[in-house]
Amino acid sequence: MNMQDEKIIDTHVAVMGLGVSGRAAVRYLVAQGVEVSLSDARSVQTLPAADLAFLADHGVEYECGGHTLTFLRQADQILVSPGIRQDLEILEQLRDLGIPVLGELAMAAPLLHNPVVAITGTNGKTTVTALIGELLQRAGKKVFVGGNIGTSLFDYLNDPDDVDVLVLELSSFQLESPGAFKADVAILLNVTPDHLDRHGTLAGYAAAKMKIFSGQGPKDTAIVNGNDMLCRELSAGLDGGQQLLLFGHDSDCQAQVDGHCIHLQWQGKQERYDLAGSMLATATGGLNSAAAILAARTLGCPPEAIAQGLTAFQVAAHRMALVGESAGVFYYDDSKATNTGAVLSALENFSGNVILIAGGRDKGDDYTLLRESVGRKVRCLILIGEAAELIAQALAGVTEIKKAASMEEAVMLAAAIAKAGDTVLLSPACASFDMFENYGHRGKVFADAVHKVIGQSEPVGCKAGSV
Ligand code: UMA
Repeated sequence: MNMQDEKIIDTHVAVMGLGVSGRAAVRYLVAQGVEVSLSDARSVQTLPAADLAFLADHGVEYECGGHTLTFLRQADQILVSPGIRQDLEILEQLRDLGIPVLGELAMAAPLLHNPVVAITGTNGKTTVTALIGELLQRAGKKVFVGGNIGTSLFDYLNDPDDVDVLVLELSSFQLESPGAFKADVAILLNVTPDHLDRHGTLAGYAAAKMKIFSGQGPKDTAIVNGNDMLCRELSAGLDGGQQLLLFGHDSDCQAQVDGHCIHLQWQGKQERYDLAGSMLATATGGLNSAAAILAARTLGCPPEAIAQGLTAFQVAAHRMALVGESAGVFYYDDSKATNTGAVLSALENFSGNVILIAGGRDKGDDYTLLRESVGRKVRCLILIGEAAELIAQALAGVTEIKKAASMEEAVMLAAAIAKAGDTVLLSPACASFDMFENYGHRGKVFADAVHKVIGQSEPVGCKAGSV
């Protein structure tokens, strides 16, 4: 497969951003013989030496420390990394010059020749993506699992031959400009406020999410959360003639969640999947499993393989992971919860007596959405990071609020307050970048602080929050 032969791209592409996505794109385009240049906002000193060596070895010209029109206008096409805003002034200037500006999905779309399962939603999409990958593999399929989960689509294009199905986690950033992308099976898990600093409004964010269904037709399938009223409402407007399957608690859902069981209506028959004893046996785990089962059955996976995959599935780190226990106090790392929807979902797992550590870099979320749930379940709220004051104002009066200057101080405070039967939960509702490298780093600092405070050198294990 060759992009130039297929006339998908022009002869000179400027890639903006040299992160996970940009790095894979540069390598792919270079391998295809395309002239590539690279522009990154970071200073040259902060770009990895291996990347700089690759650029030099392959004659890739680059500019660092910012994006300039002089440099970028030399290209015939611009490829923008997902984290870069599409409304940057420089991108407007390039469009005005008639130079096409594409995201990675739009550029890669015409080259995706395998069936595609695409997953989006505010929360749970990484888990559902990994779970569908596991179920398909159990059924003997060769699967590429990638996208926002951490492996660029261009990595697939670098080695596409040994793949039967693509399972792609797609963020609202990636979906903003889908181009000719079309998923055979597209899943919308939920929509609650997130990334409003980029999309402006919930409607703008939801509109980006709905592009997961772009280009779908009567042979394709849309899988939608029937519990989420906004998702239901939005999916009622789907006009591609695609099959619509719902998951949730209501009786009209093809995959109906009842406690730890999923009842599936499939081709006139009933199937039952029991999650008891697995890491998916939680409130959110049930919904995630129901969505994954619908996708796996749509792609022809037999029930036995699905049941095995559900039992064996390991939930990834920093999603309601139990990291410590001392004197009847349980410590959970839910650092991946970077928006209010994820925090509400985490609190659903507890009946009360939670000491919640939250805060970080604000993404424009409306923290008042947490008032009711925090009021009912959180005994004390400990705030860290740039958004501490914003959250304190939004949640004033619903519970006791304290502030801490570091994660270590927050954990010490929490441990001092906690009594047997309490839960200390890190579920921040914010991005991590004000104090940490990423959410994984934040979770690790939390776990390290917990182990220090409770005098336990090793984590108690990593398991889902089935409490
Ligand atoms: N950069 C610029 N100009 C800018 C801004 C950034 O040049 O104006 C440069 C940075 O200096 C850096 C590079 O762009 O060198 C980073 O690009 P990026 O932010 O697109 O990040 P990548 O490392 O390429 O990772 C991206 C996704 N990141 C984002 O969408 C922010 C990863 O999702 C994804 O795993 C990866 O592509 C592969 O597809 C991460 C994420 O945080 C996990 N996603 C958000 C989320 O889940 O909430 C959407």
